Amino acid sequence: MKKLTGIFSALLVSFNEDGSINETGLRQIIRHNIDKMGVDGLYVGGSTGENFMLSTEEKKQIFRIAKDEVKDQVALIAQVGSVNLQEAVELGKYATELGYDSLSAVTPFYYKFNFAEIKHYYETIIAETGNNMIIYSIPFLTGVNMGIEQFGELYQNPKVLGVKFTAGDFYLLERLKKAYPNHLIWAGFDEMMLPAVALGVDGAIGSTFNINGVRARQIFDLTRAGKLEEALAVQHTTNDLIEGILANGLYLTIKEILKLQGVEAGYCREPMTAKATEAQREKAKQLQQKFL
Ligand code: NGF
Repeated sequence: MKKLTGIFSALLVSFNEDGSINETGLRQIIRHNIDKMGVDGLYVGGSTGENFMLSTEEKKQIFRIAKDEVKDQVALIAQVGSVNLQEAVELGKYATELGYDSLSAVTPFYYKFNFAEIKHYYETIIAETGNNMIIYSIPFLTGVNMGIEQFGELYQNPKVLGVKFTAGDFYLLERLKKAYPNHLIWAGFDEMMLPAVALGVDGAIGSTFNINGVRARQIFDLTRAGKLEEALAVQHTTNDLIEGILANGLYLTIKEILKLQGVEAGYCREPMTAKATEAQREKAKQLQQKFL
């Protein structure tokens, strides 16, 4: 298994105007991440990959293309979580056979599952695939808020490596790291990377690393080295960029910026707005010129 710590891009997927996957564009995004951003790995099939709007076959296609393009150059994590447990297992088996270094699964969402049901979900995916598991906790989208004891229960399974923590609850983050120092935490909010690294996270997984991966690594390394003023300066610039991206449409804007850099990043997947307006393209151009 490859090292799973450090800077991981949450991989964007290029779509054609009709919504189908643009394989050439997807491969270019992957190459850009490895060759230009210098990431340690890719998180495939996450929110950034517009995953929850795709069919099972499309998700498999993306896992297959990513593995084929990456080979063994960087680590690969497959997000296989789904509110359909059978689909999660099927995807987990598929990614495991392809050689993904770890699986990750979002907490089951939409229905108000109790903790016993959530635990059963993770135990089932692990038992059926035999692969490692990273819990994907993103309460602001799923509504699932787990506490320290619940993480502890999930961590009793030796295959659970840790959590991708997309939340601003730094008290919980600190408590988790103190209580379970051998379990890994990946920071999920790029705009809050510095405080997360200061509290001891082992890595970060982010959408904006597709274009801002070099600064993300600077924040990570400088904070770990205790150079907080320098790290904060980079975080400020990063957040000026992220603020502009969020105001203009998250994935659409990152894709428009990638296009300006010669990467065929394509369209988004409906029901998200698939195509940038002229005004959004112009804003992306300004962000590119100012920050990248
Ligand atoms: O895009 C989202 C959720 N969050 C990502 C990241 O946590 C998602 C984050 O980078 C991810 O890793 C995945 O693809 O599953 C934000 O986009 C960024 O911090 C800007 O807020 O909406």
